[in-house]
Amino acid sequence: MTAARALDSVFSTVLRRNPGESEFHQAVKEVLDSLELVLTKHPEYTEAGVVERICEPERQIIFRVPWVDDHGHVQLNRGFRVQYSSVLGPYKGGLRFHPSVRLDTIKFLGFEQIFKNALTGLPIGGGKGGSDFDPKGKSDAEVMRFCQSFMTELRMHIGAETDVPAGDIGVGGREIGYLFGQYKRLTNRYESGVLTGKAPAWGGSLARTEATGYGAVIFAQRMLQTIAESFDGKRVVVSGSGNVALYAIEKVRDLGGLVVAASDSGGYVYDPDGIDFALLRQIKEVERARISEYAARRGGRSEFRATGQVWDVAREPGGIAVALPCATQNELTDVDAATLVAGGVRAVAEGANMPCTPGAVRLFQEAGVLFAPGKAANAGGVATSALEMQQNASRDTWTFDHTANRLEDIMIHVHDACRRTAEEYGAPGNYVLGANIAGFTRVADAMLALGVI
Ligand code: NDP
Ligand code: 2IT
Repeated sequence: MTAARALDSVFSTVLRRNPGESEFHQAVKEVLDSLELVLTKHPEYTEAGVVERICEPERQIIFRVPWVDDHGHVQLNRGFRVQYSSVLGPYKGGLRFHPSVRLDTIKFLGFEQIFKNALTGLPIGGGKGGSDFDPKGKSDAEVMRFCQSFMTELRMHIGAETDVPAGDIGVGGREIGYLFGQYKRLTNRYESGVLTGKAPAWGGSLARTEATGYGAVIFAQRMLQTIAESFDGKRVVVSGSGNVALYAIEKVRDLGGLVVAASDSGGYVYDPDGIDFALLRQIKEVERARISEYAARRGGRSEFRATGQVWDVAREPGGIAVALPCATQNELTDVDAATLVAGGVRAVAEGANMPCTPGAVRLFQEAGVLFAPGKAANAGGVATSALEMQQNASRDTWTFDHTANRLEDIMIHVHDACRRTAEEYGAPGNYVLGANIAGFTRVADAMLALGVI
């Protein structure tokens, strides 16, 4: 069978086995589309059924999460953990709490996570979990009761050597604290390495909070260097204003760039004088308020816009040189990509997972825009989680600078591996191809070595 036919056959099976899961199909298709040359060069992968096996999660767990709200009413949510691949290490990946979460969402994220984690070069497998619980508008006590109920079930499936969850949308330091507390209570073990994203005061790693955003900007900077450019003086647009977006904004500022816009699900702010990082962080991370508050307090030339897309700022005088989508999947469409290209964009790095639609990615690539897929550009978060696991295992704590330097080295390694692999496979500058092939081959070789399991 030719490699192309083998891939078609695997994709048909994925569609048949997972009906209606469009985001999962999208993530799988993007990877399979990169693999034809690899399978032609390595028929042993097809003979061992590697691609078909990699598309099927090792284990999928779905559970009921009942909890009691502040009015004494019983509430019900659904919990998920998809343990996707453990050939390179314990399952590793975040938990997402958002009302839009379905099994489809968790499977697409878990699938991406396998290759992302492989790209870091660290010993971590791939997994993802979450719930359709919405932390927005809930009291701390409600979030705590939900997390305790969620962990009461999840704890049977996780462990420092088995599966190590962390944060994602809607799950930050507060949630990780409540989850860890309940795990500790139920197991009577202070097993620090069972969760990452913990606060540094009780087992967390310095620089983990900043890692995903910083890492995405380090990756983008390395891409810009390949065309002899840098962030210095460039106008940048970031979507979102959560964990990833905030620290991407800080890092761009530190590298001399001007972030002129950021968003949340209620709209976006345009601030031609540059987003005030400390103010935005205070409003979004500390007060958990809406981004409209930012313009109200910042004043000057900043404005809040409740309609349109954050990408529309590419139409403002001066255009946009770099775009960093850091909110959620499929938030940047082909229409938005056309707006950015017309506004002069040179580089796009995905801080979020799969934020650009396939049409948008195609348009960027055809226009010669440097494009970094999420599984490469946002790998700094999970990489620093693996550094947190190392610190926990050795009962050590590293300084911020030591950890941040290791993060930088890892991002440069990921960037260079993607670039080198793309060149090797005859597609110089194609970071999508490079990331998919470099991630896939590391996992595939381990699968061959471990036998049919
Ligand atoms: P947060 O919950 O901290 O922030 C999410 C941000 O995105 C918020 O500004 C939120 O707005 C916005 N957002 C979320 N969902 C939607 C939606 N459906 N429509 C519009 N806006 C939305 O999450 P993170 O910053 O941690 O995650 C952002 C992205 O980065 C996700 O794709 C995640 O998978 C990815 N990622 C995260 C990593 C991490 O370490 N945290 C690591 C690697 C990738 P609002 O507040 O209004 O909901
Ligand atoms: O998408 C991701 O890589 C994350 N949400 C971080 C996962 C982790 O285990 O730190």
